[in-house]
Amino acid sequence: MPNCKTTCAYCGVGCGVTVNNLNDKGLVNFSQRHALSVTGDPEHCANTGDLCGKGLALIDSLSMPNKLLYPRKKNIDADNGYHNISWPAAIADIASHLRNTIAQFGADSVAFYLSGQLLNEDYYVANKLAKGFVGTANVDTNSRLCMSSAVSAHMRAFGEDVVPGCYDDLQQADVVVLVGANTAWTHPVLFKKILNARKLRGTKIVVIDPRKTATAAQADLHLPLLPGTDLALFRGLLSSIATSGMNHEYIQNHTEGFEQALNHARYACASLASVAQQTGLTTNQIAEFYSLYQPQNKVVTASSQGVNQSTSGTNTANAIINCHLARGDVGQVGCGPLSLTGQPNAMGGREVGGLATQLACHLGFSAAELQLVGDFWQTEALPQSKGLTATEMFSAMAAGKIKAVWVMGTNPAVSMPDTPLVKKALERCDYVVVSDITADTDTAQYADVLLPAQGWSEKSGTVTNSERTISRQRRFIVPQGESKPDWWALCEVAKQLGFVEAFSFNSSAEIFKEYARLTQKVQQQFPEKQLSLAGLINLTAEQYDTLEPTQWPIAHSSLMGQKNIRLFSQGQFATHNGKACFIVTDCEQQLIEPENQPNKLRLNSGRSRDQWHTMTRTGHVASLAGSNYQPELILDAATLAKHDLKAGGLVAIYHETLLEPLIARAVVESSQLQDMAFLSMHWSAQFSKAGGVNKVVTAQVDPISKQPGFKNQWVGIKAQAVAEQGIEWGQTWVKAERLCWDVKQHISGGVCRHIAAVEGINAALMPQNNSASADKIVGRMMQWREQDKQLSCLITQGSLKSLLITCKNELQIDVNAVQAFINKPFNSKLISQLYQVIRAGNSKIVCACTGVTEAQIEQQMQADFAQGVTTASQMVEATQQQLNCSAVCGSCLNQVIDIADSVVLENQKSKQEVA
Ligand SMILES: Nc1nc2c(c(=O)[nH]1)N[C@H]1C(S)=C(S)[C@@H](COP(=O)(O)OP(=O)(O)OC[C@H]3O[C@@H](n4cnc5c(=O)[nH]c(N)nc54)[C@H](O)[C@@H]3O)O[C@H]1N2
Ligand SMILES: Nc1nc2c(c(=O)[nH]1)N[C@H]1C(S)=C(S)[C@@H](COP(=O)(O)OP(=O)(O)OC[C@H]3O[C@@H](n4cnc5c(=O)[nH]c(N)nc54)[C@H](O)[C@@H]3O)O[C@H]1N2
Ligand code: SF4
Ligand SMILES: [Mo]
Repeated sequence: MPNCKTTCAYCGVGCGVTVNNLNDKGLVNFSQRHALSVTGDPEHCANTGDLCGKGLALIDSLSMPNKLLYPRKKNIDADNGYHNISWPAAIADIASHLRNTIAQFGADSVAFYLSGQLLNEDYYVANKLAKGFVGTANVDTNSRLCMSSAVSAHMRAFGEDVVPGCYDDLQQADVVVLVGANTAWTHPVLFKKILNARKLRGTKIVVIDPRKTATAAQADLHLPLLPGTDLALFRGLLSSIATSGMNHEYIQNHTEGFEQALNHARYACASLASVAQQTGLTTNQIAEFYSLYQPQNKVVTASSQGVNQSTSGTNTANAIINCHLARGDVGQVGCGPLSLTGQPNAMGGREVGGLATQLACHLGFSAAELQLVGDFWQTEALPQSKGLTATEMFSAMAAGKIKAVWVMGTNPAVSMPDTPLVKKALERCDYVVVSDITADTDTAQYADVLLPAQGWSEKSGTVTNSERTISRQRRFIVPQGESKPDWWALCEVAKQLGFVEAFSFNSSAEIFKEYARLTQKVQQQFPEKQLSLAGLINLTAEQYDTLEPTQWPIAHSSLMGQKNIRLFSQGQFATHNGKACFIVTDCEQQLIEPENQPNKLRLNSGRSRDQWHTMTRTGHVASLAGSNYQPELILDAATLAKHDLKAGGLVAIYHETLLEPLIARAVVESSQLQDMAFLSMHWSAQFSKAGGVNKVVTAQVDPISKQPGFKNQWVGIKAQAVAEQGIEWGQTWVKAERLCWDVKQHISGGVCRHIAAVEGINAALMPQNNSASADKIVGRMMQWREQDKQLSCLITQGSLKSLLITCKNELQIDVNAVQAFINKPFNSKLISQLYQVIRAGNSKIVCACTGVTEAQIEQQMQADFAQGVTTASQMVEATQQQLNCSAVCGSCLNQVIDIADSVVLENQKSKQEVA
């Protein structure tokens, strides 16, 4: 059976995926998707055959509940507020609105907000249209929220936004330091490489994170520093390296600014005690950490959002780079700073010019750079300076200055800080175009025109991963409905605006080659620049189709397929004089700490293992929803007690500027430092009535990169009183208006709702009778109490249509088992089976790859223990063999180890008691 090699749609690791069981054409209809399977591509340099749970569930993710199939236009009279229109009508509508807006208010009144979900070809065309022909620099991307501090740091230190190292360094290092990165969950295939290195060569793993994450739990050294204090830790490290382990010769010949950076670091962090005082770590912990950077050790310092999403993100990233420059190991095997990129194509967006602060192809806005791009594109419309960054763009929109916006492949009404302001901005904006693959996003609700984009499996082009490898995403499903590539929609609008010659592309291959040609021109004029795809400018259509994963720079076509390329290894950088710059990491912004506010705590946010961002692509996959099915506020026991909260109770989280609080369930974990809490970033109004975390996160940004400091927000919390809580299965029966908590979970065979109300849920039941009512609730109601629970059933023609179970506290029920009763004959057998399920309680899914639950693992381990398997590591191994859990992608391994430890402990205790 033919297969298709493509690239995973999720994180920046950029794993190669093989889609199996295709037909001879390598292209099947959507209805045939169930026959497909995915495996890791053993030949892809990023993953050599490995995939994580999200990658393995890619085929399931294609069954979207509300895929956008046709262009839609807002129509207040229509049922869902929209009516379908043709593509020509949509293109004409967009072009005429843009033309009028530009004529009336100028090009700067138009903005584009793009995304790392886009392909290089989409991104290139969007940037060319916005900056090159509309003439607005107000084109930014969600990478502003993600990578811009790393971008700024690379530019300041190296002269260009370049990641010098590659994944192979993680496997060659003696020490891997993960700073603000929960890699076991967010870049699982990389974490597997790191664990493998530990196994093969004893690599030490250090994790720097205020939380004891799944990653930290597996580290050799975990430094739970206070949030936002990484800068102090790495300033101190620079002083330490300067005393024992700096590379004088390298500093002298290949860098500048060392003395100033060191003097400042010494001034700001005079001693270990000073670092300890600032970070909350002990001097022993710090000394142990610093000792790992001795010259004989090969060290990689990898960082992600704990560094970038901070109001001192750029300085922190530079403080890390300073340390590696002092060691002289940038670009050396197994060494150096390694910024981990988030999205599948955040890197590509940075390359083509998706950020408002860059022009194109790593160029800025100097006269020479503008001239080069203007000549290449044959345009005189280029804006003369950089444009508004994401938070600035939405503020300007709220102030009425941006009159038209095209949002493409991102969901700012959820993912931007201060979402109440973002929503106000979208509401105020005269004309909003949203290109997405689904209409079920918080942002799509504001669209005047909604465009159906081709999603992963339908679209075709290239992406660039964290280590600069360009890979193909290939089409293997016939696009559904009238969905079109994003680049196509942009080109059609551009042509309608009169830019026919510049946008007459017939394929993504043509766009790619134009982009490659631009990189070549840039390199010819600015030879110090590293980004070059010159070797790809003459690709034939077939060569583009069969392009192997290739790491840039690609100066010559013979380099196609190259991997493990390190840059700057000769100490020659992309600056005017070839020297790298040490940066004085000053001008930090201190968070304003609220005074005397005992009910305040610091809110941190980030990712769950099995969800992707705003859940549009993973929320509907039952196997992924099980491990994290409700918004949870994770805090430690002392903080819980201090705020008078109950574990398992609902909590209202609020910020002064906000009218409506955010609601989450309190979960106690020792992983948290005191007075801090963590909430996943994934929730939106589509899945949780109370909305997502950015409702209470203000738009404080790093002064250099303008990246929001999402991870460190002061909030207030208090218990949310509710009279009743419950779960509803089957037909929707409970009115949403009466509920303060209404969370949707996709389960096998349907959807259930986790709900709660201040005044009782049963009062919120919709009216029902034996004839069709306005709410279409038809059937006979039966209600009874069973111990502490109230059961309400809606029965239609003898079958159970809807089931509601309520209780005072949180219900613990296996929701999938209950779902099996929906639409089944309602009789005494069903009731007794239902009782059994209720009595059995619930157990969380631990392993998303296999669906194995905590209870199953525990049961297996207890049985193994009885058979003489008595150590935790033996138990884990036995469990992996018997249940296959944690043996597929491995990202739940630490949870399986935790269960083994507790089973061992429990058995030891009971043995002691017997003795
Ligand atoms: N499962 C999953 N994986 C993903 C994604 C996803 O949505 N789901 N998204 C992808 C994207 S776009 C991105 S950007 C990456 C992000 O990948 P990561 O950065 O690894 O993920 P986060 O959970 O955002 O944050 C990482 C850690 O930073 C810690 N942190 C918070 N404040 C501080 C601090 O002051 N100092 C330090 N040292 N640490 C701090 C948090 O506690 C958190 O554990 O993940 C990618 N991979
Ligand atoms: N509080 C807090 N907020 C955060 C973060 C955090 O850690 N904490 N992390 C930030 C980071 S690092 C990131 S990257 C952002 C992510 O935030 P977003 O970019 O808003 O998240 P996504 O859900 O990936 O949004 C992508 C949208 O594009 C759609 N889509 C998917 N494929 C395509 C396509 O091919 N074409 C088109 N046109 N649309 C498509 C999806 O359905 C979805 O609606 O969130 C940021 N926000
Ligand atoms: S690590 Fe997982 S999510 Fe990231 S690219 Fe690989 S398979 Fe996809
Ligand atoms: Mo990201």
